[in-house]
Amino acid sequence: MNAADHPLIAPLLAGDRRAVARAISAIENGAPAAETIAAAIAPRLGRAHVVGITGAPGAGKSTLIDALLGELVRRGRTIAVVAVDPSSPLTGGAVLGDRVRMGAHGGHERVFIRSLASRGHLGGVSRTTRRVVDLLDAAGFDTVIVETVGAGQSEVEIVEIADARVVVCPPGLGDEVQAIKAGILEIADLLVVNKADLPAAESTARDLKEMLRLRARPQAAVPVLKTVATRGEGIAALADELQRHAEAAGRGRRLRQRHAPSADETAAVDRAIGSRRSVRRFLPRPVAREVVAQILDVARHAPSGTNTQPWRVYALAGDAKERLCRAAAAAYDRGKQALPQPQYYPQSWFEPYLSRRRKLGWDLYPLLGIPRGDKAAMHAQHRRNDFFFDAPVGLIFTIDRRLERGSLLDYGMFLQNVMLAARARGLDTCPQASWTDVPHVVARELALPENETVVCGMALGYADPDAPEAQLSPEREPVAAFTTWAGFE
Ligand SMILES: Nc1nc2c(ncn2[C@@H]2O[C@H](COP(=O)(O)OP(=O)(O)OP(=O)(O)O)[C@@H](O)[C@H]2O)c(=O)[nH]1
Ligand SMILES: Cc1cc2nc3c(=O)[nH]c(=O)nc-3n(C[C@H](O)[C@H](O)[C@H](O)COP(=O)(O)O)c2cc1C
Ligand SMILES: [Mg+2]
Repeated sequence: MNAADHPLIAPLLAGDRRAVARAISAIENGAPAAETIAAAIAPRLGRAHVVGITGAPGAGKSTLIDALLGELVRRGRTIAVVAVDPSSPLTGGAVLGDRVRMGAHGGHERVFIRSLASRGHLGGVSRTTRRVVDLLDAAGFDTVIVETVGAGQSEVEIVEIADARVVVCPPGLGDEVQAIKAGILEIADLLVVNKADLPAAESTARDLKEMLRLRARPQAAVPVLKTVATRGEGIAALADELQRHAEAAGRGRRLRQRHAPSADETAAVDRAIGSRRSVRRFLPRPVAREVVAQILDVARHAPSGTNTQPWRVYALAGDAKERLCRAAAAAYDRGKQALPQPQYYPQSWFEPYLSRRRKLGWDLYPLLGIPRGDKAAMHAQHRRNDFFFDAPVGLIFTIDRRLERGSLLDYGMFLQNVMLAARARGLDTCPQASWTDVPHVVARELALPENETVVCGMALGYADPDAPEAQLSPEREPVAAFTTWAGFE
């Protein structure tokens, strides 16, 4: 069944309370429907403003939320509240429900309150919370408030759950203020000193401001508000501040955080791209079929115009590879038998491409000890293409010859994916247009269907680090040489 066709989805998206409640239960129980729901609502997220309210036990979070509910209802909003108590061993819907003292507005038609009895399900508290929040977002609530106890959830999880993170601090904690996890301050968008009717509130607010001043992220001004939740004081200011934050940070901030790559991930992708080079000498170490399969499995995520996916791969090792190599080398030795074949290169060269192409040869051949003009040695080197440079795996890529130029563009993205996925596994490659010189040999040896033609080949294996040509590092033009900029600050 298509995810969107699940009977809960339509009423859920329409904000039907019973559908919402049932969907939450499915998530809490880890029911299979939870996956279906998550998939169906994924495109509908990012409309609600999700406010995470965290802080020490007893700080007054629930009382504050109750007061805030009153204020937001007066402002015409629809609000859902999710209360999470991961630590309580008593946690059971009803018991926790009683604990949440938000009775005053719980019955209002524009308010929906739910306590999460989330213990031990796959993925843990934060995953359940995240999914329930997404659901309430998709169900059309303007504001979703999440109450979490500061301890027990990592800052990262709160960041992925809420768009605005409010940390509630009770006054008079003295040393305990210092004990607020530094990480909590790092992620806070708003600090609230609740119980401002108590004498120590003023000094606590001062301490917090000082801590904020000293921390690592001074550029983002974090307001420190004082509230008396029990009397509703400072609540309008809190609602204003949240509104300001929603406008400044934009909705769906939590979704962007979720997808934001870590520095490690960025470095890993950049490293795979930056370390790829054409390797022309490999170690005899074999590559398991499983690894090749993984590489192709990643590579198939390449985009293609109207999702045509024009690629077809022949993965060769052992005898199968040897047979093709010997046949290709024999054909090379007999001289080219050029058949009508899409041209990879132009018939005659011109600048600036001619110089770049020449330079590659001039740089490569000396490394291999081939003197300039030694045609025989150059041919011998070129012939190594036919043996995939002795790589343990040879890949031949073909395409339906009726496809047009655009499909070759798609194909290039697929090929690059193969090369990067190989890098990510410590493997190296050399893309090879040389195989288009012997399309008839490839067609015969691989029994290609009539409509298939060779795009290129690729050597795949573990690079020989001691190869003299490993020192080759073909230069690239700087960005400025090929980019025209316009409209930037
Ligand atoms: N004096 C004073 N007491 C308050 C204020 N806000 C809340 N309280 C009291 O503080 C106690 C704890 O309030 P809760 O709202 O349950 O605190 P909480 O942070 O939700 O607590 P947990 O969910 O157990 O972590 C209650 O007795 C409240 O009445 C306030 O502004 N001033
Ligand atoms: C589609 C394609 C075909 C290529 N064909 C060959 C080839 O047949 N033989 C070869 O030694 N190198 C071949 N190369 C490698 C290029 O020479 C190489 O990418 C270029 O010099 C830049 O060097 P680098 O890949 O090490 O960064 C090919 C590259 C591409 C993208
Ligand atoms: Mg509470």
